[in-house]
Amino acid sequence: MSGIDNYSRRDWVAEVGSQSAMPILRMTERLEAFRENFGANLQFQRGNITDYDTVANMLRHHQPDAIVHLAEMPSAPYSMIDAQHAVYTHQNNLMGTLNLLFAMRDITPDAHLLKLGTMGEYGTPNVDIPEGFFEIEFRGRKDTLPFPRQPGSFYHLTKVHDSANIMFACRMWGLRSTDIMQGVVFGTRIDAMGDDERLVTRLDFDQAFGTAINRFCAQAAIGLPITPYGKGAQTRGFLPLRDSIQCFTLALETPPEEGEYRVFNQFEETYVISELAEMVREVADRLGLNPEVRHLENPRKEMEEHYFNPDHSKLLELGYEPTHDIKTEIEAVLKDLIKNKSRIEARSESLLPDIRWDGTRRKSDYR
Ligand code: USQ
Repeated sequence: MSGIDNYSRRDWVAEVGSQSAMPILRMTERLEAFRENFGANLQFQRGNITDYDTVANMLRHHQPDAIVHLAEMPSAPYSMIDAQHAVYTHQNNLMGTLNLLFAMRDITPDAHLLKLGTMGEYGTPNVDIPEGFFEIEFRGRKDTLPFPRQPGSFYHLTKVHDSANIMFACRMWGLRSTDIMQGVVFGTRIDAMGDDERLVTRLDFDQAFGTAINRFCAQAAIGLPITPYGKGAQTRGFLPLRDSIQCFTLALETPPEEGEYRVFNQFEETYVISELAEMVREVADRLGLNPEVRHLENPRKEMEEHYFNPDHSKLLELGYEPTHDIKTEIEAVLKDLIKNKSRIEARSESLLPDIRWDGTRRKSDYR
């Protein structure tokens, strides 16, 4: 087992004026904790997969059966800052994936590529959303085709372009891949971590890298209002971090056939943003925090009230057991964040959004 990372996430988050709420140890200490807990050496190299030779050497050296690709810039707001950030997002995300596809073709053509995509590829169409493909009849003829993608940011667009590239590579070269359309992830813990604090993962709360529930918990933890954007009736698929890892494991245990490109929609349940804000408020109240919920002028251009009904049966058929108890999960996040309150307070400016989809930089007002 081996991993590669270039630590860019730390730089991106610092660039938007923030830091992880959870303190992260140096990689050497985390690898040591991994070895102690799991009895296995995880080999790690610092490297950038936008460099083809780095990717090729890695595959040649390790000859992997499976490759889990999480090495992309994941923030919609970051990609919308200006031309440089949009171009950087596309270069980083598309080049890394293309390098991997070519290196797989030439070095490990039988490996399974597990690629992190996003539910945001589909956007919010006014019809049900299938898992990747749908049957369509047009002018008397039928076919099974990719479901239309209507993403809401240049970041989400990179995932759409990746999907097209991966599907093409599977068709052309017989590669096998699972493209995971993952919903919004929240949470700080997975079961395998046990109580070993050295294994904790980062939790971002800033306007660009913090996702909705994590941000709401960070706001509640330091006594700031919880901020649904606009009407707050936006609906998205959400899943706790622990479910995300469970789903990756299931997908890896049942790889696709040669040449197969399969798509899994991965989320526990769909939730309305303002209902999640209320849930966080309720759990925070129980912990004696008493935060308010205050809607903010929406810095994004998105539908604030819409139909959203995506399928998500393929992972359930493989044995996915969802953590339905979202409030318990929120409580665990709040408790972790209360312990690290001073780290959030030190960067609280980064909570209020000013990256706007129209390109201007202005802090949103409360509504
Ligand atoms: N939102 C608020 N208040 C906030 C933060 C967000 O109302 O303080 C709203 C947004 O306007 C949006 C929704 O919550 O309607 C989700 O926003 P988000 O920032 O939690 O998630 P998003 O930008 O969609 O991106 C995140 C991850 C991304 C992943 C995606 C999955 O950053 O990497 O691909 O979730 S999905 O949303 O299903 O596309």
